Amino acid sequence: MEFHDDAKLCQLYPPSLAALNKAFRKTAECPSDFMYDHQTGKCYKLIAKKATWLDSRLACNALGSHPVIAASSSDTKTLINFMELPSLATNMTYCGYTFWSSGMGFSPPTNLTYVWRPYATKSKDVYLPMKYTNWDLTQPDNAGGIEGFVHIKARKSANWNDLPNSNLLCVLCEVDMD
Ligand SMILES: [Ca+2]
Repeated sequence: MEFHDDAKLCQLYPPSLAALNKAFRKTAECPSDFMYDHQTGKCYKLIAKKATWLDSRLACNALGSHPVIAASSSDTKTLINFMELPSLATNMTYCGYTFWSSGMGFSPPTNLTYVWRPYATKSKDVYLPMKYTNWDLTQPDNAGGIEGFVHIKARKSANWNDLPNSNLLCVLCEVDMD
């Protein structure tokens, strides 16, 4: 019987960008215009419109979603791949390869214990603890004492930085299908 060593095959034939693109296949289960990622079991949509953190969260919530939550290294890996999708290149360039997440200080800018706070509406407002983190080296620094809102910062690392709400950024919306 012939045995296929998948790991070896992957080394010989690393996944192409086209294959990555395919991995984010659209499914009927995701909200319209969202892309499904089978690794994380989440649907994603980049809103290529720059807005404050609070307005960006409202925009995601209006689509039945919330700004992205990077809860694990596997989520981070998916975000790194997401940023390299050929179909998103134009929008990613416009967005500067950065976008808001659901992360915010508990009570910015005085109490910057960071949590995930995905929903604006009172009935759905929850504070989820940030167990996994992927901060950039010197972050969070609460620069100028006015920060407290987390964006996914950079290509290749998808690491994080805190910024003031008033900074205008794109947002990556997400729906957890699990
Ligand atoms: Ca900062």
